[in-house]
Formats: sequence, structure tokens, C-alpha cells
Amino acid sequence: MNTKLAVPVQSKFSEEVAEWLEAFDDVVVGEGPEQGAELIAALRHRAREAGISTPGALTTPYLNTIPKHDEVPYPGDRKIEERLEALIRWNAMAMVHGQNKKDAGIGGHLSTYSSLATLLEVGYEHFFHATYGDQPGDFIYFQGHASPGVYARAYLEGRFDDERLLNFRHELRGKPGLSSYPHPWLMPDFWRFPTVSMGIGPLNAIYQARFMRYLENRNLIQKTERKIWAFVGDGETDEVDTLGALSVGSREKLDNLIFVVNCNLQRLDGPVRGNKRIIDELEGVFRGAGWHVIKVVWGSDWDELFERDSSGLLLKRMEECVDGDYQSFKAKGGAYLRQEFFGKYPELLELVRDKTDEQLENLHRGGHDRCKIFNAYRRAVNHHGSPTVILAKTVKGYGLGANQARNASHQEKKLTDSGLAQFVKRFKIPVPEQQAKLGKPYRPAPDSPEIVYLQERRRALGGYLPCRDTPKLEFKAPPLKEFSEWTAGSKGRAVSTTMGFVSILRHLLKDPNVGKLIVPIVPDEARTFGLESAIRQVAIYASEGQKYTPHDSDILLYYREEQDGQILEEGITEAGAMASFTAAGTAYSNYRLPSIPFYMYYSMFGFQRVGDMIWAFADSRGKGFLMGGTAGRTTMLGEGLQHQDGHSHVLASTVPTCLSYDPAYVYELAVIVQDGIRRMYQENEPIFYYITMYNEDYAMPAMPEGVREGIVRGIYRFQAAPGGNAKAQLFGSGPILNEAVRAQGILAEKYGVQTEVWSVTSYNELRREALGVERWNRLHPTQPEKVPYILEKLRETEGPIIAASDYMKVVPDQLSPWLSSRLVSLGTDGFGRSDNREYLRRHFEVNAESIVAATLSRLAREGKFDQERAQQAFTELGLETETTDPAYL
Ligand SMILES: Cc1ncc(C[n+]2csc(CCOP(=O)(O)OP(=O)(O)O)c2C)c(N)n1
Ligand SMILES: [Mg+2]
Repeated sequence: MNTKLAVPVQSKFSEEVAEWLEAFDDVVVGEGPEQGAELIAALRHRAREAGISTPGALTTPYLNTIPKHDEVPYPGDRKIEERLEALIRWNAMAMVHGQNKKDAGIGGHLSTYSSLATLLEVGYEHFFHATYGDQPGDFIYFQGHASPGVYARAYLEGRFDDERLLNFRHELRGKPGLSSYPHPWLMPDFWRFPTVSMGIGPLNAIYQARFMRYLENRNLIQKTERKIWAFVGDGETDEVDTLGALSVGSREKLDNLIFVVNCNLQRLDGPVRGNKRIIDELEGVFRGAGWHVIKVVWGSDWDELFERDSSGLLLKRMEECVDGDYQSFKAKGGAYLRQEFFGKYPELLELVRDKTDEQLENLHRGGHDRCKIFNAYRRAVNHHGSPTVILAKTVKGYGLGANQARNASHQEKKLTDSGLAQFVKRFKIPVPEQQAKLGKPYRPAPDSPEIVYLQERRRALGGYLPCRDTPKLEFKAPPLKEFSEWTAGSKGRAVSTTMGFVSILRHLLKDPNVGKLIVPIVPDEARTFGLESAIRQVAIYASEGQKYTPHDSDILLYYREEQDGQILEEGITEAGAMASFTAAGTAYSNYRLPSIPFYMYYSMFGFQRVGDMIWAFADSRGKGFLMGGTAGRTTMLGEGLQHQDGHSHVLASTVPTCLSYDPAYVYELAVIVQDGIRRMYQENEPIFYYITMYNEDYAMPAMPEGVREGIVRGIYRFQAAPGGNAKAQLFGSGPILNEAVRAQGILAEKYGVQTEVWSVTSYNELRREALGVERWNRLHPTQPEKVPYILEKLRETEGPIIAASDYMKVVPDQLSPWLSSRLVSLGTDGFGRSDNREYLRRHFEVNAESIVAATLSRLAREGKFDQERAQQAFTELGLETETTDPAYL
């Protein structure tokens, strides 16, 4: 019997409507809820036929989605679990408080975890699997600022000792510390996902769920019941990254994905939606995007009040209040709640007449009620066909006494001494008052009932979480000789490095060992890079296959989608593609599968657009290749200011684990890719690559003898001076190397100046190496000085160095500490322009003529070339000397 419908239809309805409702009740009670749903669907259909527009409501009343009569009883030992939760809360508090007392300003957050604790604990006790048999377990994306609570639980589990706990935010003291937030880079055995930059966690979680399906559909991993749980702040949903990819979840039917939004109604400064209700807003957004929505608004103690209120007035009053009101109700206590909330209607005052102010103050929100949370999680894990979001209403700073639900709660690091003393007293934590004030952690003995229970629950769920491991995987990189087709040159045929790369990629896709591990990723740019043939070769991944006959099915290179397709065609979302790159680049740990992602994109829309995600990728110890296509401010012609990238290498240099390369020729590219696969997957180095590729066609030379090492270390001599006795050195990178070669000819033929040409594949790597050597020299003044690679290479050269690239001058300038006054940098500082390459290179002063003029000018200043002749050369070479610097145009 459906108890809720036993309540009579309310008298406010007209007789006719009441009759309809009663008939509906009869169907639901007599034939079941499915029949009720069918009836409503039929009514809607009928209404449409009659021309009546009845768009489905996206929001439901401000109540729990799961009615009380549909709940199952809580399966755990609530008393013990509540005790454990109190202990974890204490230790989180003690840890942050104690640390700030010792080290003022060291920081840490308490109020986020205090609102999240029960939501996490129910998961830990009943849902979060660390393994599924011999398969890996669930993934948990934690709210970054809740990390103190995650550490406190690990401490109770015996994973950290007291000393480690007290090294929270102390990472540089010769002992393992605990990082401020989830950082796999800093705690590689513990954290899997860096989440503290708001929005990155939820976005990555969606694409992680999709990548899991991709691997399953390609039969690369076993299908399991594995779930991805993402705990998200309600304020965090302001980030476009959080909500921007929701439709991917529903489109791909990702029922392995569960979002839990911790709706404590506050963000950092104040209320998230003071004038509205964030839960209503999110319910509409998620439902509109096709997600299964479960609201957990009210705790069990409200159930009784709802039962007693047959007038519907309680709900009406709730829906009159906005989140700003709800915050005050929790900040100001029971008497205030009685007066301001219940007091508006005499009937409601009457409803709570038998309750004390304290009882009113303790009426729980759903997100602090184990039973409500358990039922929501249970429904979420059993739901099929779409992702689930649980909107859980909580209190920020729950249990932190005077700090609860205040605008300043987020920043509170320390509690008052009396607050701490009160906490230990209230929760019977056996820490003496004096020590409590200093923030002493407490852990019961391993054989105490609490710890025995906690360990048993985790054993039943397969182990501890979070946990990250790096399994030893046997991997053999294809040797360089397998790339002979590309190291042999193009035999005079004009091709671009992009074309060269695509043919290398197609070759790798066919490789019997690594082929299936390659994950090509594109954000709607496959045609830009000439990937049509790869689409034909390995198909685009489509979870439902290809349900239509593509219009171009009659041609060879048709648009091919398959359920086990290999290419991730992401559509126009660099952020989404980066999230896929992250899932694929960390699969060696998360799925024990060393997948090798190649993410190809417009280089302009990489580091500067999704830079924070790339940073998080590095933190995640991600591996793979970022392939910045249509690179270079003068090589990317026509498209103008927003497309022409002249700075991604500058940005790449800021990411510690990113090796960036700017190759000129396909053989360089082949060497770098081969070496990258070897270092990342065979040698297990936690690094990744950024390689620029260009769309200018020219003949690719064959790889000269003995240059492999120089290519990967950053520089090699490409062409000696034809007449010997070089007076200057020309550095070139990317297609601008061809300009340097042309300049070498002009200098020799027209001005009688002999030069050598060098290909610089990576200024960033040269600088890193030189800095390392310099540091060693600084730290070892008694030892013979070591020489940086760049100086070793230039040892027997003389004269100025003219360095030109399609990137900003600051890229070669990175070497100025070692090249000092020899270096003259030419580069593409300033905004791009639409024109052809000839004009662009002249404008930015990186064409061969500008290189020639710069060389002569510098030699003239050094007294090695006639000054007048050098000045005259500018005119001869068609260069202007009185124009504004393009850096400012
Ligand atoms: C991209 C980014 N911007 C700003 C911050 C700073 N910040 C940290 S927590 C926070 C408020 C979080 O509010 P909410 O998501 O509601 O989480 P709560 O602590 O309330 O659970 C802000 C703005 C950040 N971590 N990341
Ligand atoms: Mg919040």
C-alpha cells in the first residue's frame, strides 16, 4: 500500500480536479507506480494531439526524490559509524587547527569536509569498492578542499601514523608530508585525481566515465560494475567546466558515473544563490541535460513533520524561502528558526509546539542523514541508462559550533580553544582538554570495536581508498629503424610535418604491439590535419556504432563510426578533448593499460585555452603527446590574430614535466616520437610531450648521420659553412629553419659571409639541461666545472648567433645566460595578421632576408663587417628600417 497516497486529496482543488486525482490515486495504489507513469505519459500525448503545449517540468517540489515509504532500512551499525565519523571529524579538525597553531598561516580547510563527512562516510562504509575481484575498483574524485577529512580517515585506517598526519602541509622537511590538496604528483601512492582547481574534477570525471566505456567497447579492459564518483561543490557548479559537458554523460548513457553535489549553499565569499535555491537550479540543469536526478534535501527527522502536516503548508513555506534564508536558519539557531520559518503561519508554529529550540536546531538536512544518503546511493548505483546526480543539502561548517553556516566559514582554519574542548567533550573523544586545545589527534586501538568495524568494511569493499598504484607493465617501444620511411626524407616531394606525422601515426596504428594502445584524439579538426585516411583505417569511436548510412559511404574515405572505433572525435571542445587525453594518459595506472594518446589540435587553442587542465595532467603524472597543429605565427597563414600561435612554446616551458619540441623536418619528428614512446612507456618516466606541427609543404631531407642525440637534446648542426671559416651561426626551428638555410646562401653569395646553420628542436630542453648543470656547478665549487650541452655543441664556433623561429623572441632568449652577448633573437612577438607567409615573415622579421640583415648588422657592430654596407643591405633586401616594431602593432 502506498502510504503517501492514503492521504485524502486536498480540498483546495475543484471537485472536478479532485475526481481526476482520485482516479489517478486508484491506478497508482491498485496497479502500481509504472501504471501511474504510463497514465501520465498517455495524458501528455493526448494533450499534444489536442494542441496543448505541456513541456515537462524540470523541477520537482523541494522534497526528497525518494519518498520515505520507498526507503530501505540502513544496513550499517549506525552507532559505530557515527562514532567513527566523529573521530574522523576530530582528527581533521585537530590536524588543521594544530598545524595553524604551530605554523600560523599554513592554512587548510575545515568547513568543506564538515559538510561532506557523512556523504563520504556512507560511501566508504557501503559503496566505494577499492577492487572488483582482480579488477581495479571505483574512482573517487574528491572535493579538493575536503582533503583533511580524507587524510583523517586514512589515519584511522592506519595508513598514516601520527607524525605523517602532523606533517600536513609540511612537505619539505625530509619526511613524507601530506599535500594541501589531492596531488598525485606529490602523493603518488595515494591521490589519483587532482581536483582542487574548481571544475576540473567534474569535467575529467565525465570523460573518465566515457573513456572507461571506450576501453570496454574496444575489449581492452573487462566490463565491470566499476563506478566513477565525483564529489562536487555547489559553488563549483558556477564553473563552465563543471556543467559544460553534462550532455556527454547522457548522450553516452554513462550509468557508470555518479555526481554528488554537496549543496551546503555556500561558496567562498557567501551564499551560492542567496536569492534562489541552488538545488532547484541544478535539478533543472541536470534533468534538462538528461541526467537521473536524486534530491536529498531533508533528513529523517523532518519526515514526521511532513506526515503531520496534511495541509501542504510546510512544503509551501519551504518553497517560499531562498538559500539566503536557509543559511540564516542554520547560522542563527533553533529559536530563530521557530520564529522566522515556522512563525510565519500559526499552523506551522502549532506543528512544532512540542519541540524544544534545540530539537528544531537539530532538524537535519538530508546530506547529514545516513539513511537518506544510503538510499540515494543505492538507487544511483542500480540506475541504468544515464548518469546520476545526487543533490545533497548540507550545512557548511556542520558541527563547527560558532563557525557553522557563516559567510566566513570557508576560511576558518582555527577553532577557539573552547570550541575544541567542547567538541571532545560532546563526542567523548578521549583527549585531555589541554591537549585538545593543541589539536592532538586520536586513534582507538586496532582491536577496538570501531576500528575492527572500519577495517572489516574496507576489507569487504576490497581495500583502502583513495589509492594509486603504478603497475609494472612490460612494454617495448618500436625501435627507430621501424621509422626508416620517415627518416629517409621525402625524396624531393613537398610535404608538411603534419602530413609526415599523420603517416607516422597511421603506421603506429598498424603496429602489432603498440597499435591497439594508440588513442588518437581530435576536437573536430581531423580534416584540418588530413586524418581522413586514419578515420577509414581505425574508425571513430561511437558507443552505439553507426546507425545511419553516411552520405559519403560510396567513397573510400567515408565517415566511419564504429562501436570499437579507435579515434576519439570530440567535437568542438578542447577542454573535453583534454579530459580524454587525461583519461588516456593516466590509463597506465588507472586501468593498468599503457594507452598512448596523441591529441591533435590547433596549437593556439591548447596551452592558452586549457592551460590549467594541462597543469593538472602533469600533476596526474600523465603521459602522451600533445600535437600542436597549424603551428607558428607566420606559417599559419590567412587566419589572422586569433589563430596564429607564436607563444605556446613559452607556455609549455612552464610545465615541469612537459618536454616541448619544434621540429623542422619529418625525420626530427620521427626521432622525437620514437624517443618519447621509449622514455614514457618503456622507461616509465612521468613526462609528456608537446610537439608543434606545421602545414607548410617543402621537401623533407633525409636524416643526416649522427644527429639523433642532438635532436632529442635540442640542437644539432644541420649545415656547415659551404666555404668553411664561419663568421656567424644561424639557428632555425620549425619551418623557419628553411629561412635560415636560405639566409646562409644569401650571406655567402651576396655578402661573402660564411655561416653555419643549426636546427634547434627545443630551446626549452636546452635551457633545462643548462640550468641543471649550472646548479650543480654552484653547489660544487671545489669540483671541475661541467659544461652545458649548448656550450659543448658550440665549443668551436665563432661569431654572433642569429636565432629565428616562428615563436616569440623569448623562446631563444632562454639561452642568453649561456650565449650572453652572442645571441640575437628574431621572433614573432605581437598579434598575428592575415596574409601569406612571405608577407607575414617579412612583417615579423623572421624571413631569410631579415636573418641576413640581422647577421650583417651584428657583424658590423662587432667591427667585422662594413657598417655602411650593412645598412645598405636592408634596402637591398627589401626591408624597412623605420617602421613600428611589429611587437606593438
Ligand atoms: C578555479 C578555481 N577558482 C577558485 C578557487 C578558490 N576556491 C577554493 S574553494 C572555493 C569555494 C568553493 O565553494 P564550493 O564549491 O561551494 O565548495 P564548498 O567548500 O562550499 O563545499 C573557491 C572559490 C579554486 N580552488 N579554483
Ligand atoms: Mg558550497
